[in-house]
Amino acid sequence: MKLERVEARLVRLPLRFPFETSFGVSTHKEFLLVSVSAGGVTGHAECVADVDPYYLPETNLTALHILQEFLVPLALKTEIAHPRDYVPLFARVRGHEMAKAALEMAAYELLARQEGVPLYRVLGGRPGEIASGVSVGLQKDKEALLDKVSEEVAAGYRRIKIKIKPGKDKDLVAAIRGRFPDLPLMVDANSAYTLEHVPLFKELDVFKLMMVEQPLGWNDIVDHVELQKQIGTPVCLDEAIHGPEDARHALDLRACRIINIKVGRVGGHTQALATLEHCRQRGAPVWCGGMLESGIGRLHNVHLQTRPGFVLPGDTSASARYFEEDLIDPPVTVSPRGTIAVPEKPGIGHEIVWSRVEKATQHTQVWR
Ligand code: OSB
Ligand code: MG
Repeated sequence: MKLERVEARLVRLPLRFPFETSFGVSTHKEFLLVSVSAGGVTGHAECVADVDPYYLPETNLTALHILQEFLVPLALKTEIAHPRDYVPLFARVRGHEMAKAALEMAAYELLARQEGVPLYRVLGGRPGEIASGVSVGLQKDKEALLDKVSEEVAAGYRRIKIKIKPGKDKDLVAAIRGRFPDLPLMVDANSAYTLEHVPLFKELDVFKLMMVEQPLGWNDIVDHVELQKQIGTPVCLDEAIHGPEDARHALDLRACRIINIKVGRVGGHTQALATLEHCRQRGAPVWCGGMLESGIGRLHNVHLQTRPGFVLPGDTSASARYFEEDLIDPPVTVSPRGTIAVPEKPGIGHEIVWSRVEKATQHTQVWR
């Protein structure tokens, strides 16, 4: 495979509801849609960087810079046998996993289309369906949160995650537990706490949460070791895991018991699979995170999750939870049993609606 053309579009879609986390509020999903072409076939993926560096350091504009100046020139001049070859090719560029992932994931989708098979086949997955969970943002008050959680439980989702931050944590969890004693429930702090909050996390133990996700520093492993030592609830790392080596370090040091894999955060499908394989060998449960992706990135996540090893429901939910009109047709939907059907058509397996992409495009860049 040798790419002949790479396109990056900055796309902006309104979210149906503002999504609030401990690090901020989003009202729009703005991302780079990356398309790569070879031999008359084109593959697509989205970059999970955001407008701001509040989740992780990369932004849409840093990703565009790294693609334009470093990754795209390398990709355009190098013939590869398989998209996994982009990992060593891009290794000289430190970090910038989201920019690398976008190009590598688009190449995987291109490969699937070239071979006329669904993406899961080139990722070594299986047909069928995947279990679906939801991430519920911070709400106006406890009642609004209870309403939202009840709605998602009624929709059939297999597990509910709520966002927490200091001052909006224990009471919310207690309220949800009061109404749903057996609900598979977890919390995500997005790095809003420090070791001073160990007593609070000890108090959360009584609520039998599945896990607490990334409570401490965004790139920390060491302090999480101290926290995990002192609490019964499993710690799950999100932000701090940038590839298989971080997973190894975190599990060796016992900083966490569960790992959240986001393809974009670990540098692409190849690194996601390597991280998954490492965790599987260690017996550490893994699930697939989300970044409010449009249908294109959402479907990449669906296909990836067909690999054995994703033993817990992830954050991949229905398109309609976020978008009035997704960029794909049909949108991603969830069954009353809380599952998402794995597409069987080539590539991501749902049509991209280019008229909608066109309408949402702010800016386009093409390299040959
Ligand atoms: O921490 O998992 C996170 C969204 C944006 C940035 C970080 C996170 C999230 C989510 C949403 O929790 C998951 C989703 O529904 O895509
Ligand atoms: Mg998270």
